[in-house]
Amino acid sequence: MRPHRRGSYREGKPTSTLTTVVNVPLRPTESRFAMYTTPTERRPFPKRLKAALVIVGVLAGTVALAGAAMVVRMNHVPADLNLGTTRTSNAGLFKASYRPSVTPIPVNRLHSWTLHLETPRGEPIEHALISVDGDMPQHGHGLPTHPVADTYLGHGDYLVEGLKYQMGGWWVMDYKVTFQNKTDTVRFNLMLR
Ligand SMILES: [Cu+2]
Repeated sequence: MRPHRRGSYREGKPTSTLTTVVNVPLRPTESRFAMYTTPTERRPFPKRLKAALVIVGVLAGTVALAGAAMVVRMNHVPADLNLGTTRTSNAGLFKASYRPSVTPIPVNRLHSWTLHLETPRGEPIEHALISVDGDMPQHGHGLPTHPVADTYLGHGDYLVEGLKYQMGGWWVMDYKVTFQNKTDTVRFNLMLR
């Protein structure tokens, strides 16, 4: 868009550069539109319309940039992704590890995990309350199922049932664990093929 120069516009007198653009001889492909060009359309753009066009342009640019940023973010897998099956919880209250019932972790197949929880000193965490959530950060969707982890197997082991990943790629599994009146979360990253 051409920047508007102050003082270059005078009411009724076509002095702006836009007039020059309109008066450029039409190329053959444009000639069929020539009949719609009436003298009134050759006047320079009113100031308000110009300002409105500038605002629309800036808004469109902002939207385009935001969209591009979203595409970059959604296609971005962190290079230092920790794919470990043993992780310390976010606040350091416990250590968690898991063992899938099927290896490698399958796509489009219902299976279960055994989740093991222990204190930082290695004592099993018994009868914790656990909620499960799975997500694909790049795609903005979760699991097709609602897995549960409400079966305690003993020795700090819990059965996670109803896990199903509907596609390969980067998944995150979040476990929210409440025990001894404390709550902490742990995240596992999976890269499924
Ligand atoms: Cu996905």
